Amino acid sequence: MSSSPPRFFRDSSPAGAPGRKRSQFTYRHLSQMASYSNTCPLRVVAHLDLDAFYAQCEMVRLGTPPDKPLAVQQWQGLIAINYPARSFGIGRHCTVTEAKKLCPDLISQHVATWREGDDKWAYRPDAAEHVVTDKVSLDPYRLESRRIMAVIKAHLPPSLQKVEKASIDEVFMDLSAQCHSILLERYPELANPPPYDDPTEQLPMPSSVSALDWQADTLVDLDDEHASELTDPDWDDVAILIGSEIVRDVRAAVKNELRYTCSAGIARNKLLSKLGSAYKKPNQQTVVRGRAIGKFLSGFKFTKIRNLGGKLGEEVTRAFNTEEVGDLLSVPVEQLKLKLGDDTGRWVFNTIRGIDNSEVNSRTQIKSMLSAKSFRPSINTLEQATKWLRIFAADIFSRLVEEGGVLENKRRPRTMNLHFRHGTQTRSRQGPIPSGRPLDEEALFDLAKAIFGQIVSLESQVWPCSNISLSVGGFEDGITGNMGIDAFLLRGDEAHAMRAGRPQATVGDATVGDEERPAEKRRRIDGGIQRFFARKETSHGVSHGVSNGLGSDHAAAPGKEGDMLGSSVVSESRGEAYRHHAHHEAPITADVCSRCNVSLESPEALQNHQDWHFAKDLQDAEERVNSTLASRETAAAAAAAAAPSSRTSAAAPRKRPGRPKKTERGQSKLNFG
Ligand code: DCP
Ligand code: CA
Repeated sequence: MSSSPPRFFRDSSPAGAPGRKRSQFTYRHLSQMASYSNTCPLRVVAHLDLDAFYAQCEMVRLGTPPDKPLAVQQWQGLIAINYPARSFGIGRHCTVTEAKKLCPDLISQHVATWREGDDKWAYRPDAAEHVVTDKVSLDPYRLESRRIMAVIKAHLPPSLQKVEKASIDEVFMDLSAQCHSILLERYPELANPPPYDDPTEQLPMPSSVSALDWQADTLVDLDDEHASELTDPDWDDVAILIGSEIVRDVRAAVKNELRYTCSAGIARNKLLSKLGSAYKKPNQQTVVRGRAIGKFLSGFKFTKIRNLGGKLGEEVTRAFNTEEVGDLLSVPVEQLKLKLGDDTGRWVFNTIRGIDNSEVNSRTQIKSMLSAKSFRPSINTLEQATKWLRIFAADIFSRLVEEGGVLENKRRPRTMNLHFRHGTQTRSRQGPIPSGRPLDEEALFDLAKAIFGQIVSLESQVWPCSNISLSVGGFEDGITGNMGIDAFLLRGDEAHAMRAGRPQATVGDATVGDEERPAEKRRRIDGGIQRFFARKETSHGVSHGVSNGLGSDHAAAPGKEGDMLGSSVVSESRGEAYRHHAHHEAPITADVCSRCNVSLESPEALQNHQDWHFAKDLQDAEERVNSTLASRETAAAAAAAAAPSSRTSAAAPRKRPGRPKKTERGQSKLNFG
């Protein structure tokens, strides 16, 4: 990236000249950029989202020209549609047959699959007819995702980058420190000490600046009250402009080196940058300046805002009888707290104002991995089940290897969880992964067989079985400060069992130890943000999306899995055809999603779709928890800074954001890592 100053269109008087107003930002704000302060008003955060990601992966792999319509097929459904195909009206709601009617030239590429008995995934021309014996593999997309991530990182200065992989095709970047360094380079006057050595002194206005060159970026309109200031940019505008230059370069690198296009949003936080990246697609970037936030947000339904969709969005809509940000802005915070609880109320209040102090977390890693298959028709023998366990073990092991760490014995999962569905009941059992033996595919397979054997021996009725899922979790060097929400939810019995290394079983939603405990010992998740998890009355009582401390018994959509090294709590998942019992125990009467009314072409597609909702809810809740914790810490830090005695404690170690100070009532915390 060039470090020459941006081109300006009109000179104005130099900083500090008589009559010249000062910046609204201070020297302290400027220095906060260098330390990635989450509350710095000059913060620059970008969100990158690959366009039609799986479709682009296939186009790159097959060398498809960019203007050719292409969709990615999974069985008879479509999971990704490129933009040329979208112009024919093709969407995820279409079946392959419908899509071909709309566009006879559509290239419809089936996803790669694992086949029963094989030990490697492959692209197979006959995959669509093999729903019974094949299992979707998303490995090709994960691989591409990793290559893209590597290019992004390679184009940012190693010591000044903070990159979070948020899903298979999304990345957040906190560009503050890099922007700070470029600012000082371009405007050496900023490196001068503040007048009177007082960091609360306002900065001079940017010199020689009247208008900034945004090139082809989409600029969100300024709020009405600021519209007249268009010719008088302040340092936040300059900082965000530098951010947008960095992002343009990164996008160009991804395009030139790997042939992928992506869209981006550049703003002062994750919330706004994510809205920005979706604002204009494909292959565009949108800048949301500080003074444009109000107007920008007022154009949205709040249910479209990151983490405000799903259950919480529904609850807020019900409580205040509106979906519009504009309507909700007039609701006092006390009202929101009253209806939604203190933390959530405050969080909603901030969110609709574009306030989001959540961290871009480059350290987060996958918390669990899941491989699963639903059987249509059900399977009936131990031999069949064992074949699938081998595939699951191979699948999980290959991802562990790709993820790195496992071969060097550095980073390994501590627990394995196996779910098994018979009729309307889901049985699950988990156990520790012995640490004395190197972790390889065989070890995973052996353990899976052993756990499966326990389930079989304990149950009078096992067959027919309609779903098995295997997951591993509790990664040993996981980030204890940023564990998934699931880790916070581990309740007494489970926590005890985990600490004692005992396998435990889950029947329906009831957690039991070695000896089955009475079914009335149901899991209960108290209040707070957790109550927005999928929850349904089932034949067993109340079941929850989070049913154990591993976060491993839920599924992600075939697409939006939390595969990336991101903050997502969503398990890395072969979500294909897997449903969590929170969804599947209620009878399905039609293949219509009760959440969004989309009709799906088959029960399998409905399962996948519901998995996606579930994973999304889980991810949203995680984000809310993290940002609530971050804002609590910010508030606490502000209070501490205001308290005279705290001035002496400036050297106290900074608490890691995302880390809970205490567990929720009735919960215990797992001591991971
Ligand atoms: N995905 C899926 N099922 C869903 C949603 C997504 O399998 N219900 C997969 C396929 C997508 C990928 O995840 O390619 C990324 O999801 P996005 O929502 O980002 O959608 P796209 O990248 O396909 O399109 P866009 O250009 O709108 O981002
Ligand atoms: Ca995308």
